[in-house]
Amino acid sequence: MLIPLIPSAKINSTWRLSYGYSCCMKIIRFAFLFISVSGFAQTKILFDANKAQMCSNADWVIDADVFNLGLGSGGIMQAGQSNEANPAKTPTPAQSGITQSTPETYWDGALSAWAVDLVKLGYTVETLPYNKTITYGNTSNAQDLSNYKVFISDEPNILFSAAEKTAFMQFVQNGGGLFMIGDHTGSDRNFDGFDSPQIWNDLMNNNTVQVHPFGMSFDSTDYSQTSSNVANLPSDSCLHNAAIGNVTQIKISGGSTLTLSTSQNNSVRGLIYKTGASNSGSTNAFFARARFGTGKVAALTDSSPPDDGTGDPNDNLYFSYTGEANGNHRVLLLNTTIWLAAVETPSAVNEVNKEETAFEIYPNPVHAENLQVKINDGLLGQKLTVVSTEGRIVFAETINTNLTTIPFSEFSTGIYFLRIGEVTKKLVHLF
Ligand SMILES: [Ca+2]
Ligand SMILES: [Ca+2]
Ligand SMILES: [Ca+2]
Ligand SMILES: [Ca+2]
Repeated sequence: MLIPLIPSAKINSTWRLSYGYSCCMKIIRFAFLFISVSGFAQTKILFDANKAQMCSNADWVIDADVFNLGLGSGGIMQAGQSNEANPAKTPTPAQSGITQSTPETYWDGALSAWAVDLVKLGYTVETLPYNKTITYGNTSNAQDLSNYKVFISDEPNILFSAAEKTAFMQFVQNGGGLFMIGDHTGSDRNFDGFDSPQIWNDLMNNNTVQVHPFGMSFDSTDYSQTSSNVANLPSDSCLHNAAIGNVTQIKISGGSTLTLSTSQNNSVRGLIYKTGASNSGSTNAFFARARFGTGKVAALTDSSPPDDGTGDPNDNLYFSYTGEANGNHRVLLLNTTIWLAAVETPSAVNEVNKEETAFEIYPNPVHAENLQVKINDGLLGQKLTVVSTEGRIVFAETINTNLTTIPFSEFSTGIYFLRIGEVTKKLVHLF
């Protein structure tokens, strides 16, 4: 099953309403809060397995129970042809069984670690199987993109159809988050004449909504290196997340680069670059992000960083997710997914209001006592997580009452972050 043209190193990838406000303002603000928070309660993330992401030694899926796909004519995947992963829509065992100590091997896919971490953060994950259809606004399709907040496709190997490209563009334009992961030039795993850099470029260059929408294009390049050439953007959400961590490097194992154009899209920004390149320039980016319409897009030029090293037993996989680049890949992928999934508010005022009214914690600092978390009705049903500065999740629970007690006396002293939905608060634990 090894494909010789792919280098072996590679195959691896809270309420404090002032009485000064009018009643009317309170109602408006409350209504807004309710809308923004309730929309987040069912944040679903869809992982694409529709474009031969399991072909050859790729296994860029979150879970599979059946291994029977193989190459059909024209590079499409067909059941009964071989022993490649054939992921179902819903991963098994059920994600409701995932606790903070669940290992990534709960599911069988090279992207299971990423997916299990997302469930631990409160998201729902699903797969788009090989024989399903990408649509946007088609109510008869149970997996229509409008049901999801983020679509992740790690190294698609089959061109998207014209209708699918329109669907992606409308999805992003209307607030969706698209994570485009590519690979090095010449990585055509299913021998249909197209590799993932070409496939992503085809989406951006040839679609009915807008040509060059994101201000980025994949280059025909192939690099392997560890780079610490990270943009100096202290407030960037993909690089910095108080609960998850800061991105300081990446290991590219057979990956391409991106050329960026702010004249095409003035929101585009490279975040990690090839060693020696300008870390604010328009060339040689390994990772970039942009906004389009009310949505967001991120691009990574190598399929290796999400690889957790376990999945299809017939593949050669490499533990890169936390096994390489000092754990930075996990941080980058989680920060970016959180950013892509975040429901954004139309104004800074609303942003502040949402932070203040989402939930309250007391006392803070907390000593050897229980921490009380008072939660607005709009957050009921969501997951509350407490994360240490090292990224260790020390508490996670779906919250079904307005007051939750956390036994902080059991935890070591230090700084912690409480997250519910998209709001994170900092907490200090002292003796
Ligand atoms: Ca495979
Ligand atoms: Ca399974
Ligand atoms: Ca291909
Ligand atoms: Ca795995």
